[in-house]
Order: sequence, then C-alpha cells, then structure tokens
Amino acid sequence: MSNKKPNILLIYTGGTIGMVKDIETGTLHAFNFKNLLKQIPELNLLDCEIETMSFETPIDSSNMNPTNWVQIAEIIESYYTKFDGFVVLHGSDTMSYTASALSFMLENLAKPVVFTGAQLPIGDLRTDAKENLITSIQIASLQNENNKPVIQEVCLYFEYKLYRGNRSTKINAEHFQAFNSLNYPCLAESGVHLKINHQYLLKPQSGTPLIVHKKLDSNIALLKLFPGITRSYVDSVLSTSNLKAVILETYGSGNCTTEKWFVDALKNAITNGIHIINVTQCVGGGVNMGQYETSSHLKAIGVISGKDMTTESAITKLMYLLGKPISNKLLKSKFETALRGEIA
Ligand code: ASN
Repeated sequence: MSNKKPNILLIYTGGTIGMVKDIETGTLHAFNFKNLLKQIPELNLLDCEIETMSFETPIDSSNMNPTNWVQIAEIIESYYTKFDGFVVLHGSDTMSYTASALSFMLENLAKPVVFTGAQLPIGDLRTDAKENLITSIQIASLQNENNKPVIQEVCLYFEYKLYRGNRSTKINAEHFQAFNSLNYPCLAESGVHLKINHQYLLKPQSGTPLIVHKKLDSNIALLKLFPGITRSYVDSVLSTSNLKAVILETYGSGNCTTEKWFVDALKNAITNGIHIINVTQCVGGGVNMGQYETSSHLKAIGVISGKDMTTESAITKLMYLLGKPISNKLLKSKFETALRGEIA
C-alpha cells in the first residue's frame, strides 16, 4: 500500500450550501467559495489532500442547464488523471438531474464523483452542510488495498446516505433527509461507522478509458397525466417545434386513459418519428406495460418503457441518447437497457 494520500478535487457550483442571507432583503444568495472553506477548519483533519475549484459565478441549482452539466464534465475530464476523486457541491433542487446527466456523460468512469449540498447554509448554526461535505470527501477518498477507489460511479450523498446519482430524487423541501432512492438500495450509510454496501456498487471494466459525452439534445417534453387532461393541452405539447421525444408520466405501473383521441395522438406522434417514453408518477416501483388493460394499448403502439427509472434519469438519458446518431430502434433498446445502473 502506498503512503500517498488520496487527492480530491472539490468543485463548487453553487446552491444553499455556500449561501448567505442578505441582511436587508432576507433572501439567500451565493457567497465567495474561499469563505466556504474558512467555515470548515475540520477539513484539515481529513486524511486526504483537497484542492478546490469554483464556478466563476456560483448558481442556484434552479438555473442549472445542460451547458453547465458539460462544464462540470469538462472539469472532471481535464483533471481526471490528476485526482483520485471528485466532490461536486451543488444546490439540492436539481442535484438529482445533474447527477443523472453526469452518470450518462461519463462513460467508463472508474473514480468517485460525489454530489452533495445542504438544506441550510454552511454558516447556519443548525447546518447540515458540514456533515454532508466532510463525509462526501471521506467517501470520495476511500481506496481498497490496491489503492483503487472503492466508489467508481456518480453518486449523491445527503443526510447520512450515499445514493446512486441516477436513482436518486429530491423528496422533501424541508427535511434534512431531502433525497431518497426508492428503487435501488443506498450504496453507503454513515453512522458510527461508514458502512459501504459493496454488493450494490457499479464495477466498471478495468482498463477502459473515460469517454466524456458532451452532446445533449433538449428537444424533449415531459407530460404529466392527470384526470381531466384536455386534448388541446396534449396536442399543444405534441406539436412543439423540433420535438424528438416525450416522457409520459403515467399512473401506477404505467397506466393511462384509453380514450381514443389520446391514443390516436400518441400513435400519430410515433408515426412521425417522435419517441414516447412511459415512466410512472409514483416515486417507487415502475412501469409494467401490459399488466393492465390501461397500459397494454401503449405497448401495442410502440411506447418505450422507462421501467423503474426516475423522471430525472429518464430526461437526462433521453438527452444523452438523442445526442447520438443512432436509429430509432437502437434508441428504444438502449433506453430500455441499463447503461449506468439506472434501470432494473
Ligand atoms: N435553491 C437551492 C438550490 O438548489 C436549494 C438548496 O441547495 N438546498 O440551489
């Protein structure tokens, strides 16, 4: 075993974790990253070297977009060989989207990329930021006896639990336990001991070089069904210009209305080359088209099954796959297959 301490790159993108309250207005805004580190002298006690990097203008994660995802991917790509692990500080609101996107963009990833953030700013007396940050760095620096990283995938650490990034979802705007992963067990739990659930970790093929995919296509729509949804609303979504795919958020195990106008609208879209993907509105469980009569019609017209994927994962996987010059048939089969452990 070498004596070299693991080195971790801490990338600050913004979010509550590094925010302060404006005394006059009471609203939260981002503050200088250097101050963030000053707030946590405990970081010096960690058994690793830490270097930091910050977005020039830190952003609330509601302003994150695919261009920012590419920015994060490029930072990781540039420093991939220099660092043993990466911790990305990110606002919690869209953290699961970014973590999902990065999981698809970083093919053959063999180092940890741990997303974390906080519900309360780092300077707040009752903050959750310190534990989230410190444990994320510890997790990113874990190595086995051959000095290989224990975690070799994109994950998200929040409130004592490490989740696979593309299986996570924000479930609470108030609680410190803001995230959950209902369709996949957590990868690690932090208590008195840091318990790693090795059997659930992704194990990439060794020796395959990192490939960073930067072309994402956002010409997609998300259509959440609700009882009483009107024909004009559905038609207006389906006639969006340049539309390439629609994610339908259906009921239960992938069910939706069998009304003729609705089925015909979907059928017509599919004939015109628009991909229709079925994911469930439920936070747990997945789509099983054909289990009920109210979903077998979707299967019959060629709707793609999102199985047990989160909506965040479905959206980002779709942007990633649409960015590739692949046939409609191949897109369907890739969408229904696990690429980064995102689907059963
Ligand atoms: N609005 C914040 C963000 O997502 C929320 C947070 O970080 N807790 O950037």
